[in-house]
Amino acid sequence: MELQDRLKALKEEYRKLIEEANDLQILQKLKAEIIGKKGEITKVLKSLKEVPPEKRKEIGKLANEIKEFFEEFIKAKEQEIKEKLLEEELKKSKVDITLPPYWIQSGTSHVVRRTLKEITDIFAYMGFKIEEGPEVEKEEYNFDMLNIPKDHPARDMQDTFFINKEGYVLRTHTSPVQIRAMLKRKPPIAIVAPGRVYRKDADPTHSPMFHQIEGLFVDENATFKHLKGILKTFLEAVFGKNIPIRLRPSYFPFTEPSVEVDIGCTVCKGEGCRVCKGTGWLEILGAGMVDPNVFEAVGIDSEKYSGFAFGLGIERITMLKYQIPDIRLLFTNDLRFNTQFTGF
Ligand code: 2NL
Repeated sequence: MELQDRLKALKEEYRKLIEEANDLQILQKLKAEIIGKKGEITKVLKSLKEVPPEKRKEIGKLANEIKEFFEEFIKAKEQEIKEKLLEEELKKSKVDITLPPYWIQSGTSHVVRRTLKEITDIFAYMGFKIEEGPEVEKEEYNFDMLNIPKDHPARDMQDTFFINKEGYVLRTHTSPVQIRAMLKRKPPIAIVAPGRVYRKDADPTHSPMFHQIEGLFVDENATFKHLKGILKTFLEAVFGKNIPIRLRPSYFPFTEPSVEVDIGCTVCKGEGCRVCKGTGWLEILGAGMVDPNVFEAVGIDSEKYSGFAFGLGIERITMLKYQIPDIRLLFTNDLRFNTQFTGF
């Protein structure tokens, strides 16, 4: 066969083979066979010197054209195969958007913490600074300096959690935080102390751990009128502008005089119901003017300074706000209960 015809036949044969190739290894093999170092076309180009001179140019030209053709053709084919493989890979790993999603349960703050924050924010808005302290507290700060004597029933084993460290208790109120504040700095003082407190108590309205916020204001000429103004502003912010407020005389060891503050029952509007036990009033907080004995204990001159303080239970406010019948619902951590306040 003429060399030219052989070249043309080779071209046709390999064009077909390459056309049909559907994987990269086969393509590489065919490439080597046709234009590789020992490939058919290469062999022809290498043996051109044996071709008669008058035909050399023509054959050389044809062989080079075929070589260039295959270089291009193989490159295109390689691209085509790669694209097809990618396509198949993508098809296999395709995301099925019809699958139902899985729900990531995200956490939220507990309703007690929300109420605590709401109340703290109101006092912060009025200029009170937030003060915190330890839950394991010196008996001295929790009781003695608050004018609660050694024989006071609140100090009984029955009511207080003692720990195996002499002179320390789980704080029964956040008052020791304010004692620490008064020991630390000079008046004027305007602080609120929110946090966990502990008492040996467990029934539908008492939990051994609960939350309190207490407030303390100390300055020259602080009066009972100022206390009333602060409490009125606070109660109206929580329960609305038209909430009825009543003060009753009371007793706390650390305040003199002392009062208990009631609001008109939010459930029956004062008519009398189960929640207010027929009285039309709900007890919300305790307050009073700081007892001079407390000032003396922390080294504040009670002749120069006066002050008022107040305290309230967060769980009680939360239960009234949402009409929760049993305090234990707040600490069972049943999601069917917890999620009712946030929706998730
Ligand atoms: C209540 C009543 C009250 C205070 C807390 C207080 C703190 C200092 C000095 C004087 Cl350092 N008083 N705190 C005063 C009156 C009442 O709490 O029923 N809490 C749930």
